[in-house]
Amino acid sequence: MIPRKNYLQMEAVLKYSSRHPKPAGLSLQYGTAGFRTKAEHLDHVMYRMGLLAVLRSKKTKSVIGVMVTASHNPEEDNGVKLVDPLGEMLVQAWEVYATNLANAEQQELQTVMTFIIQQEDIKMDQKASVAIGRDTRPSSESLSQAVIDGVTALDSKYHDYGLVTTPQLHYVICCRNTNGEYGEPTIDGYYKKLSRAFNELVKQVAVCGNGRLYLNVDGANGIGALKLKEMEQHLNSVLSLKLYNEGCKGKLNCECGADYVKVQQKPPQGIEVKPLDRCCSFDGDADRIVYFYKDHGGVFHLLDGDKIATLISTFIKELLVKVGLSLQMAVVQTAYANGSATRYLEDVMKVPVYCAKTGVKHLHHKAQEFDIGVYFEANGHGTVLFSKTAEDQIRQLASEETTDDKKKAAQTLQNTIDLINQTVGDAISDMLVIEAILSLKGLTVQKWDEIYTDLPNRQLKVKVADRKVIETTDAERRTVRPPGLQEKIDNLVNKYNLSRAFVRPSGTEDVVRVYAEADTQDNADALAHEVSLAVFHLAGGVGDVPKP
Ligand code: G16
Repeated sequence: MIPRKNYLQMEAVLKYSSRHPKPAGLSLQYGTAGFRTKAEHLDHVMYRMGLLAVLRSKKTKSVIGVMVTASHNPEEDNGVKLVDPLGEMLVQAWEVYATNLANAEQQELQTVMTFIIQQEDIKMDQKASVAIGRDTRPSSESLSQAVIDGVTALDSKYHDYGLVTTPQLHYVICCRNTNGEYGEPTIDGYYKKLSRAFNELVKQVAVCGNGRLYLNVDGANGIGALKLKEMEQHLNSVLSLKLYNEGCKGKLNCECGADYVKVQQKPPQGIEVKPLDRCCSFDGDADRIVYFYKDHGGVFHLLDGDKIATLISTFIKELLVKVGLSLQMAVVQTAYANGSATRYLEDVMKVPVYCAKTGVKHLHHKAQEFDIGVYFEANGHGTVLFSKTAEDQIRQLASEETTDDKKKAAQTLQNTIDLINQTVGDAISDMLVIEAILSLKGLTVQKWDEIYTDLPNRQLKVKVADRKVIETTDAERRTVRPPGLQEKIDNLVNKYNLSRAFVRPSGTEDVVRVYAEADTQDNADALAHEVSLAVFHLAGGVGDVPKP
């Protein structure tokens, strides 16, 4: 027998739902990082994700996060990311519920909700709590109101954190669900935790007289710029930040931001780059970062997620040797990782490297298998995970009476752990980690870049009628459908030296992504173009045939 209260709740769900009607026939898929499409198609999705977050909260007896953002996508798009209890992405088993709920016609909503409740054996009288955040897109405020309506329809509590970066919301969720063990569960607590660790780390450098650190930051005209200004007040003036694309005039992610810089392989608009100036770019919700600089000849150099993973893992490995801990460390990458990065890590650094499918959720899970799992996508999305054992051992050593050098190294490791946002990739946290490492090691951006040389590479997008016709395997490095595509790619790759190419349907944009690398830039460009043509012809390309 279904309690009367549940009937009343369902009535409220349907009543509120009619204020957030689903465009008939619209079908969306939970993608690489939640739902993403044009903002005007998302009101009903947001409402329903409010409902789903409540169910997930009741199921896990924890606070669940809903972040309204389309991250690197153009300003007109929007999207939603759901955050699980420890700050991870929504567990994959629930993605199908999210898709079913988003696509249910109004008259099916009750059936879909009831199915989830029964399937997951959710006790509807269990209390629920949802934490909501949003980015700076013009559409985000009303869309987050739709999330609130979903939570309210199920008579549940919410906390609206307003404008926050995605990683800040992940942090707060983790803090709240660990009763503050991970940190103080406020945005101010986030600034305090990170700045304390950063100030401790660079204190040693300042003492050596190396002075201030100067960094140009491209804020992608987004939330990262706003939040970096708040963070800056907590830093002991060691780091001097010059902020560009801070959102006063430019459009979000338009010719700026981490994705633009990585894919276009050029500096963002609106930033003045002097030779050897260290610069970095955030993306639209500040969960990705890439670095770049120009050399004396004006040549642009990109330091992407692969270079960041190498820098951080080298630093940690050296410290582990100093403290004498033998912890198992691994690096997790995706198919986009530059061949030179993988070779350097495996052959020179002797660090095991694993390849996961695109999407933080995949890398994060793989990284959890190790004492220390460093994961970064080449696009600059990544972090480092420390197992409980690793953290305990490091903290123990840092507090012990031991030789000065060993204790100092353990304290450096401990502060590094505190500076890293282990819940998800975080542009602000990663930036501070990188700045601390560069200063501690006395490395210029150019020296960091010279650790290994990237193979020339190119990324392209191809428009097809239905990107789902492409199916991949082997961590997206090979296609199994449509027939003949992989054979064609293999033949093209064989024409070039040191070459590699793959294609995969994007989970955030309506395109097929093409990646190619080869011995020269001309060859990488030619290979990428030829592979795009193969996709266009064999996978139902639409619009103009890709041009070289
Ligand atoms: C999201 C995911 C990333 C992924 C990127 C591109 O980033 O969080 O893991 O690499 O999308 O995914 P796809 O190639 O499937 O479009 P963001 O920063 O946009 O949230």
